[in-house]
Amino acid sequence: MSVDKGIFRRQKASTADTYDFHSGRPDATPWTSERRIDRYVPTHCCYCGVQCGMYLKVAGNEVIGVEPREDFPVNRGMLCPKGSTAYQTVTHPDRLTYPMMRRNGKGSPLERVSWDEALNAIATKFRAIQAEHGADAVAVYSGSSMTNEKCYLMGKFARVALGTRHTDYNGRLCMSSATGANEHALGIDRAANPISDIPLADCIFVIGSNVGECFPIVTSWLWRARDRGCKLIVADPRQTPIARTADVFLPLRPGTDSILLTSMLNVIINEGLLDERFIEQRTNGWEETRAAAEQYPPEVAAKVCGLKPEAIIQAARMYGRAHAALLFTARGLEHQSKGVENGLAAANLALATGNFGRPGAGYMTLTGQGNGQGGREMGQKASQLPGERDIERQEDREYICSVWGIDERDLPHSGYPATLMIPAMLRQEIRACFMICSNPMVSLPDQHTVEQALRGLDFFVVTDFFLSETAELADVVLPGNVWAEDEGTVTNLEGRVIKYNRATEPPGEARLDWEIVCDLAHRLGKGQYFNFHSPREIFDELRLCTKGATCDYWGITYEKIEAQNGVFWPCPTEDHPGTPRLYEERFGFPDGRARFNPITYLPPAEEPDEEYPLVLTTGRVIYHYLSGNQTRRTPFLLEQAPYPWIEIHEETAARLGIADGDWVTARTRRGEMTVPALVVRSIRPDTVFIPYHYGHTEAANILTNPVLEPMMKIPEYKVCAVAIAPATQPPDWADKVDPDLLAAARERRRELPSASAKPKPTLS
Ligand SMILES: Nc1nc2c(c(=O)[nH]1)N[C@H]1C(S)=C(S)[C@@H](COP(=O)(O)OP(=O)(O)OC[C@H]3O[C@@H](n4cnc5c(=O)[nH]c(N)nc54)[C@H](O)[C@@H]3O)O[C@H]1N2
Ligand SMILES: Nc1nc2c(c(=O)[nH]1)N[C@H]1C(S)=C(S)[C@@H](COP(=O)(O)OP(=O)(O)OC[C@H]3O[C@@H](n4cnc5c(=O)[nH]c(N)nc54)[C@H](O)[C@@H]3O)O[C@H]1N2
Ligand code: SF4
Ligand SMILES: [Mo]
Repeated sequence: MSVDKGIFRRQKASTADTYDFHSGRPDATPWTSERRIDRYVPTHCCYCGVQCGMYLKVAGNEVIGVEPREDFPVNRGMLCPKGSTAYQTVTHPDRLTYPMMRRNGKGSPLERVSWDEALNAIATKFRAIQAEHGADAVAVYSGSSMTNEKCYLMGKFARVALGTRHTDYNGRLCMSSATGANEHALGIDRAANPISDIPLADCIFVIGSNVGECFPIVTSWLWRARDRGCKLIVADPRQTPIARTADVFLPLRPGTDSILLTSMLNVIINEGLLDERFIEQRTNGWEETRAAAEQYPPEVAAKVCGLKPEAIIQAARMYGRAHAALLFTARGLEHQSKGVENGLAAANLALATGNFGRPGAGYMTLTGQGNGQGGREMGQKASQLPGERDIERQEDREYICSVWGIDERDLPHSGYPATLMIPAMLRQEIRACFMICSNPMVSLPDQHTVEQALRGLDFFVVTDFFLSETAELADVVLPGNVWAEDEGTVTNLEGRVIKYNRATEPPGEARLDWEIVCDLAHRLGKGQYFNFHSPREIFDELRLCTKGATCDYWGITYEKIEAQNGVFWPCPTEDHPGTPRLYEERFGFPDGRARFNPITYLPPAEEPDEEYPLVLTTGRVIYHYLSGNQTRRTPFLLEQAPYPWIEIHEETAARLGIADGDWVTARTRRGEMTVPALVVRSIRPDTVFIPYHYGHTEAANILTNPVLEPMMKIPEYKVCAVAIAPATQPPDWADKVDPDLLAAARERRRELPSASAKPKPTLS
């Protein structure tokens, strides 16, 4: 086991006490202090799944700055704009510092209350609702920006403290298609390769990910591969920053991923580029998949995808001829009602060409949230127990109950996924909700319906550190902690388990999330199951829960994480080094063989028609994170992207009489919103894009289609039919925004390669 002492050397050798990233700012904000740094706390970024290593700079008890860590092998001294400003949320003046409650019921204001009053009220109310309407009338809705310890605790809290079957989390909106595909094709729900495999590939195919804006530090790994001559194929309806540099760019119509991938397989079959030996020795089900792929020659797929057949052939040859190819997918392909099938089609391609289990060869979904990987293993999901165990499997139930010390008959069965909680709330089947680490008033599709559901709850509790759009609707708001105030583990997009370290204390009366939850469990009369005194104790219990499971954390300890700079699961024993690359010998099924899955292309749920003639797709920009509740409070990030916009191709804009910067109203079957136009050449003329990081009347999810993928229940955020027209009046938020700031931000946005790029004419 190699011990990396970098962390400690770096801490001692630092001469950077007076250096500050933001000292160039003219205004002396509390974050640009020249104060002496007392401590450098090694930790990781709280935002995306890359989990870059950083030091928090602490003066006294206050986090006043950040430095990237050179010793963490994933980011090696780099941070993106979100990472380098994340520390500013810690001491932000908007932090919630005391509990609040609507003392006189719905309609009364949120008032400051004591912890005792708030927690006792919650316990009393939950118990009363459960007594009248049954245990399942209370739901838990949690999130994957939390540590493994907290994600684990939420599942246990739901099942043991509340005894409800309804517990789920925001990963449902994020990772669930990928999970479905991974479990069906490969048997393990984790990236096949460590990031360090990227420079070992000679072809990389990115489908449905804006890597440059969403995983900025991964881009540097792509450059390293490119420097060694690696080919790059990108499929995205928008010419994103990495697409601009691709050898083959496939600007496909949204919602057509599976036919594109299956057609590439068709070419690979017909040109003799299969890895027959791999197929024979390591997979099942090839013949059906081959037969299905015969249905989709490039000429057929090209029409559906809105591409040229030659482009599909070129991409297939490039991928098929590579010695080691990596295939990356993300939400572009997964946020669809056919998301699982799309993922299976991607896995088929990688399996047919033998791209697994070797350096630089693999298939991975780019996991989104900071703990998007760990969060989907810890038992906060509707049908899951810790260690990705199945809540309907007797053996799994008995094992977890033996660890928890409860009778198996008292363990609830599976409940509703997050997206089905909304209709259950409307039906008044779910009447109360304990929410932590989610902001569905920005993130769920069809916002008008979501608002109706949440407002209709008898009792709604939200734990957050900033008053989110969702917390605004709560009956009780509990002030929790930010990542820098607690310790605990997180599993990054590679499957590497790392650790956050505590740099400071929560402000005012705010408390640690896990303490709040354990305290509430005590008040619900279940304290004996929640006698935790530290995250370490929670971690030790969750390790035991995962012992022998696919995602085995049993051999991972806080010390080992520190010594090795992270440990990849599975790690079955304390002397096991962890498993960076999966599938070297076996896939995750009992027979060790992967599964092909035949694909029949089906279109998205809503196709353009006369009334709604364009396709709307939604997603991210580099400056904001998810619902924006953190990044919209960060001055630099807000300044760069203060409001949403609609990206429209210049031909489409000209046809509709829309000029750059004009207010445009977008209308779908769910609702309408007005945003300024960003006229570009980098999007398909039949498609428009709106970033989704904003709330209230700025929320793109007013428009999106709540239709779900049938197996995993993820919404189709990436495709719906839309009509756009010049607005008759600006939106209600227009005059809140400084026009100079708007203009400046638009200019900056236009300068980004993705906004100004002209798609390569031969391929569009
Ligand atoms: N800056 C930033 N980074 C983030 C996040 C953030 O909010 N902001 N969030 C993190 C999280 S939780 C996640 S899940 C990831 C998401 O990371 P990504 O999936 O990379 O991001 P998205 O913007 O959701 O979508 C990616 C791309 O899909 C394209 N797309 C749209 N429709 C289709 C389609 O039908 N097919 C294909 N092939 N592509 C399509 C869009 O044009 C977009 O460029 O990012 C993580 N990193
Ligand atoms: N239209 C459209 N909608 C989408 C998407 C899209 O591409 N298009 N993407 C979807 C995806 S991939 C995702 S992941 C979801 C995300 O959707 P959400 O989960 O709703 O978004 P977040 O902003 O992460 O919400 C987390 C909330 O919890 C708080 N929080 C963060 N960390 C902690 C913590 O440790 N403790 C506590 N107590 N609170 C915390 C934050 O302040 C924030 O208010 O959005 C989905 N929605
Ligand atoms: S790439 Fe992701 S983890 Fe790294 S600094 Fe940016 S947001 Fe944070
Ligand atoms: Mo996500």
